[in-house]
Amino acid sequence: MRAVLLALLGLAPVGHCAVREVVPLVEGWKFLRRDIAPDQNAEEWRNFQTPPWEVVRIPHTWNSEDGSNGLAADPNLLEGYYRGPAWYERAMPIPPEWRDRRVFVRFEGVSLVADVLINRVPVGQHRGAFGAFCFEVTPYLKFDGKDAMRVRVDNSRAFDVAPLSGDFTIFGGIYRPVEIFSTGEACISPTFFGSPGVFLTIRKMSKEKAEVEVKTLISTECVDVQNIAVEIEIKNAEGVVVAKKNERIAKAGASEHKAAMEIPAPRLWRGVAEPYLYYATVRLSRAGEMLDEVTQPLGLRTVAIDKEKGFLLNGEPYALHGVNRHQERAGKGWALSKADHDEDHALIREMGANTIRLAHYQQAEYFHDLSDRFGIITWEEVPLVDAVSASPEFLANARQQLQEMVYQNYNHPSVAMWGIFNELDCGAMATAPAVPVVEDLQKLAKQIDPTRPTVAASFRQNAGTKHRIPDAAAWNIYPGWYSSSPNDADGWIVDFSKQMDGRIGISEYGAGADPEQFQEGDLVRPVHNGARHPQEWQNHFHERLWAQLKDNPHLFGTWVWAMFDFAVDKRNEGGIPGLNDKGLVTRDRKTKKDTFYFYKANWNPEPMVRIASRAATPRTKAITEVKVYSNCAEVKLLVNGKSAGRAKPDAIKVCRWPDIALQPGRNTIQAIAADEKLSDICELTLENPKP
Ligand code: ADA
Repeated sequence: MRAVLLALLGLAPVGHCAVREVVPLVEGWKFLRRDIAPDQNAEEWRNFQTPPWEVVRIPHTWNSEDGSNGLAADPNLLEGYYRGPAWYERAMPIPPEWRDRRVFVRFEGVSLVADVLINRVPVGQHRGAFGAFCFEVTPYLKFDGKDAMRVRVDNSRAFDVAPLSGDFTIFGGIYRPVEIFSTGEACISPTFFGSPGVFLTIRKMSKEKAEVEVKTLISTECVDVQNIAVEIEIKNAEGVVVAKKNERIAKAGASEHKAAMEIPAPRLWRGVAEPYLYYATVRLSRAGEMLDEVTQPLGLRTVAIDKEKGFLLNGEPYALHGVNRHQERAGKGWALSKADHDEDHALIREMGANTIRLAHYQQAEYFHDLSDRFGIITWEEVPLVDAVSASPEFLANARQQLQEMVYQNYNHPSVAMWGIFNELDCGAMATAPAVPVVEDLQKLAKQIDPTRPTVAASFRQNAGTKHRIPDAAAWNIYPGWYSSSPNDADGWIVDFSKQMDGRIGISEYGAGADPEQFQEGDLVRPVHNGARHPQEWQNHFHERLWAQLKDNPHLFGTWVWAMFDFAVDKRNEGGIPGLNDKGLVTRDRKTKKDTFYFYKANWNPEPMVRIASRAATPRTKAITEVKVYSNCAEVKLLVNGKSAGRAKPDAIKVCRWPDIALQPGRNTIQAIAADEKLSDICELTLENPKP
């Protein structure tokens, strides 16, 4: 299935042959946003079609509206949006020729708990909103053209399923793609924690060669196991085979096959500079008949976090600067299309970020494909947010979600670190101590994947000792937003890095802003949960913070909170209910806030010039500061066509003209740079001037 996806993306190597037959289930799902009686003899079981039902397409969520309109909009719902059971039903388009094949159904993400039934017979349950899962359905099918699937999905709070709480809406639904596919009698196991069943590990690397272990999990249902051939082929980005092996498997049942491959003169995956990709394909066949095939991306690179040198890519220091991203947007919630992922990724790249933290959970497979392709280093994390529960079921679920995350994303070269928690022991749900759970996850992550460091995001006021458990620690800091001043970051960073005896990360830093609100004159820190979040404070906050984070010898990486505004139904601040407005881009992706351009000037080397606070109009102060973000050598400012002088950007790419006199009515402000090749222009109106 992965093979077909890659082929659709145009990523598959030349001459690629798709052995798995994949049918995406997109259109024509019947949907009921309520429970139906457990008794299968009940009328509604026999007749799911009893109105009111809707026909929906996948990806789908039932909270796209109520999940982001604030608590007050739905006073009868406990959390302000529907958290409860719902049902989906769909015919399974099983081609008659699949009768002799094995058939699987794979869900990429269902929130929060899914029960899958084929022809009304329960096939399996999955608990957790973010990992893919796959069930074999062969024995449940009739192959009579009438096979049907029902899925009960429930996004009620479940006390054994992480996350127990968090500052984001838990959108319910089958919100990522679903597909059915068939394989031959023996196949590369698709059911092992929803993973591809093929795991690529770089064992050794030198200029001359890379040694890559290809581990394949094989599920054999047939008897003639001795004759199954395993062919492993690695192609470079140009489609040329650079390594190949043909072997046999010996054992029946679910088994494992390991092959040591050598790639001569390896070309490295070097982040944004050169994200060079190979592809590894594993094929199973018997007597010339193809049984199954899986293709996976392979990036030849090493990653590490060094206490002294910071983040190392291929052994060299690589300064990480980037953003946090939630998987959602206005009007759609979590039910994102590929085009939505493309747009998000492109905006992040446009700003010049070289890393993304996928807060606070495993995100879509396609988003990882993009990061592999564009060289964006990824921090991915388990949804262990705010609190843990003391129950063994909760621990088991956290372990399951960690294993899904690691096994499913093991082959993505962009994924460089596994996050094992975010801000634990805080919030109303924090009843059990988190340390034992974190210790357990740390051990498990290292056991499954010793090649990547683990990290975690700590809460400043309540760090305890948990931050010492992962390989490297990071902190979420908000100086100048929830408290204190934006100049305090430096002191905190020195303090945290002393505790860790080395470099730390800043996993979050941010301040809210409504791009339609502005503040003239002296800046005042807004009340964080108040109705006014003027953009000028967000600009100031990030300018001050970045001045302290940039080139800071105590850091291994920094991540802005957050790239996009996102839904938190329970929030009501900044004048917009249901929103966390710390994004650099609005939730509908239509407006880039000023701060987006501030980072673009600092991170993206492409010449640019942008006047800040242009939305701050009409104004009442005749004497004002004009601020321009630019990475050019010098910027010339024209006010109403007359020169107001030139300025050179400072160390954080800000040019200032402190005392510009506006005339009553309209004023044209123009910033010109790069030998007159670049220009930005805006209009500021002065109304009822005050001294
Ligand atoms: C925390 C938390 C985030 C985010 C942030 C905020 O640091 O980790 O999920 O919501 O607070 O905006 O307050």
